[in-house]
Amino acid sequence: MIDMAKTFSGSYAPFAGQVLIVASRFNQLVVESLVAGARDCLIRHGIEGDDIDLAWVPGAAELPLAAKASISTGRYSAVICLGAVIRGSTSHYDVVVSNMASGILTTSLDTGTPVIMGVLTTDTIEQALERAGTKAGNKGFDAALAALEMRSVLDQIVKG
Ligand code: INI
Repeated sequence: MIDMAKTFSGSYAPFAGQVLIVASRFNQLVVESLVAGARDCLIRHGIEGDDIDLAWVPGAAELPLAAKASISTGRYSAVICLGAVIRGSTSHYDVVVSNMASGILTTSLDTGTPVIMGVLTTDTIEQALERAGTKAGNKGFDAALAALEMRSVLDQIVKG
């Protein structure tokens, strides 16, 4: 073990307050599986179903605004953004991905609240399906784990 004055390390323990899943309807078939994976993860780790809200937005580009508006209510301890941007079906893939990713990052930094990017960015629908509960795990589940860990480590750091 490395010797430090203090070490903060997040757990997956349930946190106080509510969590919002913001999901994009574009490629909804895939995104619904991500939502189910995220909810499953939160419930398995002790978050009450009544504390998990869900908001649908049109596409991945709209995720940051919904995340920011939800945090400004003061109700949410963490926000999980879920979506699927698939290169095969869009010519402006790079623009959508870069706006979405920088918007989520900025929202997280501006608000001091964990805003987790659980958005698949793939070349094909097959690759997206593989990461949404088939061959290659479920990115929604992974995003919810990251939300639990970040809320926990931020709470520890703030407490000192
Ligand atoms: N939005 C997605 O979430 N996934 C996509 O694959 C996608 N494609 O293919 O274009 C997509 N576009 C819509 C975009 O997110 C916005 O909703 C739209 O540009 C309106 O602002």
